[in-house]
Amino acid sequence: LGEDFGYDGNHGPSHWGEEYHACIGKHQSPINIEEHNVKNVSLPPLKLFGIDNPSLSFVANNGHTVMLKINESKAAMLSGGPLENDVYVFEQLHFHWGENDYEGSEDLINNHSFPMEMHAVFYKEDYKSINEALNHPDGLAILAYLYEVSPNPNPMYEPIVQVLPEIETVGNEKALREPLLLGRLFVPDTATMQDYFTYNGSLTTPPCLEVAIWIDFKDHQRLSHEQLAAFRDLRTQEGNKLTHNFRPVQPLEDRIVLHNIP
Ligand code: SG4
Ligand code: ZN
Repeated sequence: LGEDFGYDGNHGPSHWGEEYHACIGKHQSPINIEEHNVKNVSLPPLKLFGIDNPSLSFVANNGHTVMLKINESKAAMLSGGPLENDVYVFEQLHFHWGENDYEGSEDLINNHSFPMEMHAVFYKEDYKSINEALNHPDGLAILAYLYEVSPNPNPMYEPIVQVLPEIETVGNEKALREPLLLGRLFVPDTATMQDYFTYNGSLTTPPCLEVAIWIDFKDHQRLSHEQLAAFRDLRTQEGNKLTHNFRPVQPLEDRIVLHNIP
């Protein structure tokens, strides 16, 4: 997968297409979602399974983000909504952020950016592995969560935030001290879970493959300034601070963004 890329200068997003041709494709992510330009629909319920079982998990710094994985396979599954009866298996989740509290999200809503965005990546069970899923246009389903700044720390994220200082260096990984309930990081209640935008797009990093069904929840989660700031101390491969890791928005082209009305 893409390794030799960054967010600045010669390796920055405007150069990704030179080495990774899919990055100049017509169905790229992220996008700016204009609420006056979406198609309202009523899809079957989106369902998450297995997220209330505590699982051993670890976080890793891969130089581009901090990624959380669950030790056991098939810890959580996703189905319904735009995925219809297809089942998608949880692979990992990771974060995108900015150098201050006014930017950092990848998708924008009405041109508004948020200080952080979390992506929970699922691959289609039929394809057996994430690597095989990357060869198919319906290979991945990615849940996107946007964050706002709050005065108080969000206790659900403390287990992750607390170990960030131990994975500042690329390649480091660290087990979370307690078993994790994925459901605590995901949408807290099942009602707001049905209020989302969905569209077809790509990985937001090289190789930018156009293989993802994006599901962006309208509801926002909250993190304190201190929790956000802890992510900016992680280091890149070159040893610089990973102060920002969001790709700018890409043209919508001929795509239609759906808004599911709960
Ligand atoms: C991050 O760099 C993740 O670490 C990558 O995961 C991920 O690639 C990449 O972002 C793109 O994902 O949801 N932002 S995104 O479109 O999930 C994949 C790994 O390198 C394939 C495992
Ligand atoms: Zn991502």
